[in-house]
Amino acid sequence: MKKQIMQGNAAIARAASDAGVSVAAAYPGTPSSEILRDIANTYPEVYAEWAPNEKVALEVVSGASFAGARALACMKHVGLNVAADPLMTLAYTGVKGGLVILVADDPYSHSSQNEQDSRNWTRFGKVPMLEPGDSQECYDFMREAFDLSERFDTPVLVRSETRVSHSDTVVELGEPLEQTKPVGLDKKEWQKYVMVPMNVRAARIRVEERIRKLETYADEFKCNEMEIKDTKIGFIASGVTYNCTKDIFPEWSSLKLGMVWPLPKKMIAEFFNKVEKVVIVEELDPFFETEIRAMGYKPFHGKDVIPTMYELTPDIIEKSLKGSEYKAPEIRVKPEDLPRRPPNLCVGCSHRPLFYALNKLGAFVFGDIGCYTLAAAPPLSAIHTTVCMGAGVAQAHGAMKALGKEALGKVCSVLGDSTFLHNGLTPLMDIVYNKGNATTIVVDNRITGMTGHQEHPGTGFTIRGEPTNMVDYEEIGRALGVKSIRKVDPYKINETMEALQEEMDKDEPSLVLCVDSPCMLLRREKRQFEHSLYTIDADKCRGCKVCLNISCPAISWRENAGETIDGHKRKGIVYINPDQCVGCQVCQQLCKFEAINPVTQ
Ligand SMILES: Cc1ncc(C[n+]2csc(CCOP(=O)(O)OP(=O)(O)O)c2C)c(N)n1
Repeated sequence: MKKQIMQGNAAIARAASDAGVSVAAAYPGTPSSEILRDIANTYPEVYAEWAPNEKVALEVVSGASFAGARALACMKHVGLNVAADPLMTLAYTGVKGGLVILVADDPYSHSSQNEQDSRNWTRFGKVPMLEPGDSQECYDFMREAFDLSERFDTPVLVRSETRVSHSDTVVELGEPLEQTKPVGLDKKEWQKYVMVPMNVRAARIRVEERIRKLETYADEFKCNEMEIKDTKIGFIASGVTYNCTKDIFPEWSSLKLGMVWPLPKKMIAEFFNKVEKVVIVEELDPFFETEIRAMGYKPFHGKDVIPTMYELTPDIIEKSLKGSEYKAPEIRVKPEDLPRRPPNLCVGCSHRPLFYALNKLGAFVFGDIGCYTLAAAPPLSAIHTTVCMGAGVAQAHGAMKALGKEALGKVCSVLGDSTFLHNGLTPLMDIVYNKGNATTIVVDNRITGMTGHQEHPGTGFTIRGEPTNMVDYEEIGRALGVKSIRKVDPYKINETMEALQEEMDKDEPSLVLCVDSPCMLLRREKRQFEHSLYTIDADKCRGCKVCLNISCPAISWRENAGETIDGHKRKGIVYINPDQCVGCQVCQQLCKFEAINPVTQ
C-alpha cells in the first residue's frame, strides 16, 4: 500500500529500509525506542542491534558507513550526549555510505532527565540537521538525509520529538531503493579516516567548505518551504511547531525550516523582504532567533513572548502571540482536577523490597535512571539522586572520598542491569582502582524495563530474539578487581537488609547483585513464589498501616472507623486486591500481627 497511517517512528524505520540501509544500531530511550524495534521486526534485510549505549551504537554504524553501507543510529536526546564524542570527530572524517543519526527530543520532559534542545548539536557538531513535523516528513526527510549524507560527505542529524515520533499521520510511501552492496574498506583512504593532527587540519578545511556548500544548498533544498500569503505578518518555524502555528494562523505567510542548520540565508532575506512583521516560533531554545538576529534581522516577536521551556501547544502559541496576559508556561492540566495517580512500581516488582530495605537502613542512595527511580517517591523514599546513566556509581565514590570514614555504612549506589552495562562498569573500575569503598547495587531484572523491554548484553538474547552470550556480572566484578561480591534475593527483606548493611560497612569496594528477580512483566522468565495470592485476615489486622509503606498497587486502605479488635480500636483495615496480588510475600514479611496469609485452596 502506497498510503498508510503510520506512527512517526514507524515511518522513520520504513524510510531507513526504503533508503537501502544495511546496518542500524541504537540504545533505547523514549521517544525513540520503537524505531529499531520496528526495523528488527519488519525489515529483515537490515542488520539491527541494540548496542550497550549510544556511543557504541554510533561507532558501530559509522564502521558500516566507512565500509560503504548506508547506516542509521537512533537515540533519545540525552543519548546524543553519550554519543557526542564520536559525533564530533565523524563530522571531520565524513562518511562513505550515508550515515544518519536520529535523535528524538522530549520537550516537557515526559520521560527524560532533562529537556535539552538537540538543535544545539548541529551547529556545535558542524553537521546538518533536518527536522520533520509529522510522519510523512519523517519518511521523506529521512530519505533526504541519506542522500544529503552521501552528497556532502557528512553524517546527518535528524531531529524528532515526542509529538512527532509518537503521533500517527498519513504517509505516502516512495519507491524503495535496492540495498546496495557496500563498496568496501580501502586502506588508501587512511588520511580521511585517521584523525591525527596533520589529517585533522586538512579535514577541518573540508568541514568549513562543506558547511558553506550546505548553506548554499539550503536555499534550494526542498525541505525548506516559503509560503507568501498575508504580507503584513509571517512566521518562521520548524517541525511540529510549524504545524501548530500554521493551524492557528493559516492566513499568515510562513517559512518552514525543514533543515534546521545550516540556514537558508537567501530564503530568510527574501522572507524578511516580503513580510512586514516576522515572528519566530520555536520550542525550547532561541536557536533560529539567535542565528537570524546575528544575520542582522529584527524579528517582530520571538522569545520575548514565546516560552523557552516545555512543549509549545497550539494554545500556548496562540496566547503568546495574541498578546494576552499569558507570560510563563503553565502546567496545562491542573493536578487538582485529576485523581492522583502517581507512577508506581508494578505489583510484585523486585525493586520494591530492595528499596524498602534501603529505606529502613537509612542509607543515602545515589540512584540512577530506570524503573527503580520510582523509589524516590514516598513512601519508599530511597533514591536520593538521579543525574544520568551510570552517574550514581561514581557519585557514591566521590561522596565517600569527600566524607571519609564517617560515610561508611551509610552510602551506596543502585542501578539497573541495562544501566550498569550502559555506563556503570567504568565508574566501578574507578572505585577499585582508586581504593574506594563504595557499595554498588545492581538490580538485575533481566531486561531494560523502563523503556519497554529491550534486550541487552545481560539478557542472553539479541534484538531478534536469537540466543546469545549472557554477561556474567559476577565475573565482570572480579575482572574489575572487586573482591567483595554478594548475591542477594531482594524478596527476603531481613536477609537483604543484613547483607546490605554488611557490605556498606566494609572499607573496600563491594558489588551487590540482586538475583532471581526478573521483571514482573517478562514472559520468558518468572520468579517462582511459594503462593500466588495473599489475603488479609480481618480478625487480625489492626490497621497499623505498616504494609502500606511499600506502596504496592494491590494493597489499599478501607475505612471502617469504630470497629475494635482485641479491645484495640482500629480506624480501618487493609485490603489486598486478589486480581492484582502475585504472591510476592513482601507485605507479609512486614506484618507483625500475622494478618497477611496465603490463600490456599
Ligand atoms: C543516555 C540515556 N540513554 C537512554 C535513556 C533512556 N533510559 C532510561 S532508563 C533506561 C534503562 C533502564 O533499564 P535498567 O537499567 O535495566 O532498569 P529497569 O528499568 O529495568 O529497572 C533507559 C534506556 C536515558 N535516560 N539516558
